[in-house]
Order: sequence, then structure tokens, then C-alpha cells
Amino acid sequence: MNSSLKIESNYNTSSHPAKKLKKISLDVFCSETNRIEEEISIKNSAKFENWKRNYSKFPSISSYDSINMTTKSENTDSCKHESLEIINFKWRTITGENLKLRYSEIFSRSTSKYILTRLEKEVEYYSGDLLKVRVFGKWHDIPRKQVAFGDDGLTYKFSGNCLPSKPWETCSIIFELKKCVESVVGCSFNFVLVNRYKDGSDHMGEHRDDEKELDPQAPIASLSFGAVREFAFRHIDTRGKNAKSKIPKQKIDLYPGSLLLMEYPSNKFWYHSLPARKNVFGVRVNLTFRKMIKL
Ligand SMILES: O=C(O)CCC(=O)C(=O)O
Repeated sequence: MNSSLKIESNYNTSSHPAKKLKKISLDVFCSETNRIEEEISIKNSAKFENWKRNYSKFPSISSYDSINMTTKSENTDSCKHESLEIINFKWRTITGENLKLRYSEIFSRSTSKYILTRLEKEVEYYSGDLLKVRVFGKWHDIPRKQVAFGDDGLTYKFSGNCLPSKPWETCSIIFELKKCVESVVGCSFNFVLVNRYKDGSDHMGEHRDDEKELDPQAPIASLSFGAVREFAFRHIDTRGKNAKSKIPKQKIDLYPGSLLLMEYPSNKFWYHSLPARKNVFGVRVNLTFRKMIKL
């Protein structure tokens, strides 16, 4: 597996009539063969037509030999970078009773800042009933914003709600990050849940990602940007008054640009949460890439 990969700009903008446009080509794949296979599968899908329509507003891009994405080259923070470069990294492994985690910072701080700026600009979150959960028969607003992207027809069911997924091609930064994460992890994901925490008062309660639609053997890849937040794990046997065991909790600070892999069977035995923190003032966006099975 190559741990130093790039989504790089390979378009000769000087010969392009619209010189202010730069093309980002998704050449993040480990080998040329992989890249070609991916291009073919995307070209063959109906989604590719949608994709073309979406980007046809940019002039003179007539040939779609690869997945071309354009960004305006303005003097804004979000446009200074032309690549989502994955740095050389080493996994830190965290293990316990049926707990298997891998953690690493895969983007530099400056790339992470650029990605957060783009996420803030490009991602449109759900509102209304899609941001509610049912607890003991009562509906409550969730303490954060949420949206999901995924393959056709995939939904995420949790706490009485059913979150539909938007198509990947409706948000370039999400699709670019999916490619980065897949190249690092070495497997494909068909769904991502995006959570936005405006500050430390937004949080996520204790739960297991053990829904029946999730492929239990596939890792969940959790990518974080923005404020550093503590992520906590608690073993199933240590919960409640009649806890059977005293297995210690595990906590890990999730830094911007970090990727946390929750591997099988962690989610069967461990609950996780993102507790509220009064002393955190910044925005945080987290993306959990998942593999769902169509039931
Ligand atoms: O924001 C986080 O790091 C937590 C996300 C999470 O637990 C989930 O999506 O299931």
C-alpha cells in the first residue's frame, strides 16, 4: 500500500482559454490499472452524465477522459491548494478486549485547514425531521448537523430515523476524500455519514455502529477536521448497574487530518461517543466512511 499519494493538478492551465480554472484529476489510485478501472466504472454509470452536466458550466472542458473537477483559482484560502496530499504516516495501533483501532494523521495541518474550508463551503446539511432521533418514544433534535452521501438508494437507519444518502457527485470534496480514504485503507466504501459539531456543546452519545445494514467485517474509517475532540470507547460489559466487568475505558484525541479505523470486531463489543466539552470553541467536521450491504 502506498502511503504517500496525491490528488494532483495535471491540467496545463496555460493552454486553457479560461486560465483562471484549474483541473484536479483524481489520480489517487495505487496503480494505473486501478485508475483505468475506476474511470470506466464511473463513465459507464448514469451518474457520470449527471456529473458532466454539473461541471459543464465551466468552459472548454469537452473531453472527460478522467474525472475532472474544477475549482476557481481565486485568492481565497480554499483555493491556495491544488492537491489533497496524503503525508507519509505510520499507524498507531490501539488494542484491547476485542478492540482493534488504528490511528494516524494522514493530512498536514495546512491541507486539513483547506479541506475544512471546502467542507464548510460545499456541504449542505439536512434539516428538520432528518435531524431528529426518538428516545423512549419522544423525538429530539440531535446536538449537531448531519448529512449522508452514498451509492444509489443507500440509507442509514438509526434511533427511529432513516437518513437518505445524496449522490457522491453532488459534492466534489466528499468524493475526493472518499478516494483518498479508499487508497489509504485499501478497500472501497459506499456510504459516508458527515457530522458537523459547531463547538464543544455539540456532541454524539454512546452507541455502537452495529446496524444490520453495515458490513460487520469492513472497517469504519473516521476522518476528522477542525477542532480536536476526545473520542471515548466503553466495553459493553462495563455498562449499567450490573456491569460484568471493569475493563478500562479507552480515549483518543482526534486531531484535524486524522483517520481512525475501527476494525472488526470493535463495534460488536465497544460503544463509542464524542462527549460534550465546554472548553472547545471551534467547528469540527467528521466523516465516517462505511460499507453497507443492500438488504
Ligand atoms: O464525530 C465523531 O468522531 C463520531 C462519529 C460517530 O461516532 C459516528 O458517525 O458513528
